[in-house]
Amino acid sequence: MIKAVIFDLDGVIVDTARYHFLAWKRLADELGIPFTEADNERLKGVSRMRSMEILMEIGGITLSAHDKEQLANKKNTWFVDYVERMLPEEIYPGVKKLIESLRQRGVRVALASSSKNAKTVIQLLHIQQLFEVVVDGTMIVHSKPDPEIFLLAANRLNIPPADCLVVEDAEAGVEAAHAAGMRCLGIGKREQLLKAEKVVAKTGDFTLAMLEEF
Ligand code: B16
Ligand code: MG
Repeated sequence: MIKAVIFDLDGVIVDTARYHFLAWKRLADELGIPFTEADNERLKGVSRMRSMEILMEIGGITLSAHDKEQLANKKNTWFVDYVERMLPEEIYPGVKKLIESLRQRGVRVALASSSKNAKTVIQLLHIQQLFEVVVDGTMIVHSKPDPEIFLLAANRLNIPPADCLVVEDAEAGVEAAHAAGMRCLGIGKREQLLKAEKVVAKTGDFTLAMLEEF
């Protein structure tokens, strides 16, 4: 029985995954690194510094710790710029209704994002009150695919991991859910989320009836 649903943020609640891509692409262009949307799949769900390292791997370059930090900060400034122009209407269709109906049914709901900007994003969207628990990149040491963020969410909800369902758009997030002993609903394309128990194209396609399938 699923007693709690833990939602990822970027790419699940709102398309901030697009803004992460645009900001990394801008940095890649500046560094002369070819960087495609397919490459970007590797960056989804992982921390900012890990993303920077993956970008360096793709470009075959090495940088000092100082330069790495500066460039990752630059990417973040661009990301925050895009995000600050976001409107509350950008929340994915059906998401608010879905969360409200889960809660009406007595299912507990949390948000677990690797992003250090998660609080800003949910404030801009005016959706803080939708979640009983919010955990983000500022509260953890190890980012997805490590299970830390999901275990923290379950702990704050006081629900055993085995009774939690994670909703994720990133491969690293699916791995983190499984490492936490949780089941996972993937959002997006099956070929990018091979390990998820079930995949739907959009978060709004997730129905309460599907809870029985987990
Ligand atoms: P920041 P999520 C993740 O958020 C993003 O998917 C990932 O692309 C990003 O690198 C990470 O947050 C860190 O974000 O640079 O804002 O701290 O998908 O776990 O909600
Ligand atoms: Mg995500």
